[in-house]
Amino acid sequence: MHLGFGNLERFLARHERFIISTHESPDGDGLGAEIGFREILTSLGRESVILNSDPVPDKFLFIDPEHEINVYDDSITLPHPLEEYAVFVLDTNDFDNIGTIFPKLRDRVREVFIIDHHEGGKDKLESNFIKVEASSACEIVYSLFMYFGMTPSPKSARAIYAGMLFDTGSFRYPKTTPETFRIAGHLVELGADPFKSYEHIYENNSLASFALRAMILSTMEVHHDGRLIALKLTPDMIEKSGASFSEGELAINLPLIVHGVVASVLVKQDTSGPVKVSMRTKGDYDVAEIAIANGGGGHKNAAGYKSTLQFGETFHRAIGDMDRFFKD
Ligand SMILES: [Mn+2]
Repeated sequence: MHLGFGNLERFLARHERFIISTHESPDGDGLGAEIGFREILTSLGRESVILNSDPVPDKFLFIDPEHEINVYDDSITLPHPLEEYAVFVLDTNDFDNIGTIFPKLRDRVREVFIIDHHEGGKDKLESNFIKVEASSACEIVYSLFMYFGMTPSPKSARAIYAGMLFDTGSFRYPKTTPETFRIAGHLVELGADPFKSYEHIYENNSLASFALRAMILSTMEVHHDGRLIALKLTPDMIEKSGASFSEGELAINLPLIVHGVVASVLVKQDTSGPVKVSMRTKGDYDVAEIAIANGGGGHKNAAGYKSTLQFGETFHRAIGDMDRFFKD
């Protein structure tokens, strides 16, 4: 049995009231895990409040039908007295990654417990619940339902399923295991709807974002005999289309649907702020290296960085940085 279960039991024995939070710019996994985990705490007779720094993106609103997720701004009062609350941090192993509420909570709450599946929390394994093999934080939350002998409600089944769907890229990323499918199957039995979940998350884009996508695709440059595609997202396109920058950023994944393409680059800039570079690859092409060398970070097949150069120069260099993969 994972040592996280015992760690969690001991943490629950030390505290009575809880704040549940997730990383800034929350995604389906962090949000789904919050809803599911809060149900566990409620079933255990514990008081808890979900408190995030950033709003729930529209496509994930269906995860929270009862509006349990609170978003911090200066108009809402923090749980009182804060000194009586302990914090659960879900889907990140870094407490200070929870965004603008972090400095409000840091020195006042009793203790923090992490439930997460990301790499890089080695020093926290002994006292939290960190399982890097898990497909998602939601998969860990599901295992907690089973541990406590509880059955997820339809609401929690939908939330946990949505998080797993999102974090596995629709059940295809490397951490998708037979266990992931067994859990997903159970969640569907309990009320999760595969078709509707997909529709909410992936078929819910604005018309403006579709126009923006067309603009981005029209910038396409093909390099290295069709193995690399490079795209641009400019502030001008955001203004013309009326879509948001984050909607445009999703275009980085599009080139990889083309047969033979193993790498994509998107050079992008919001209406304010720096020029940024995103890179995606398939197979044994490590773009994390490139990102780190440029002051950024990420994973082997998905990484990025902020540029200090102008847009055109950044685009030129970003393509040049990929040359190392195509020497033959
Ligand atoms: Mn996650």
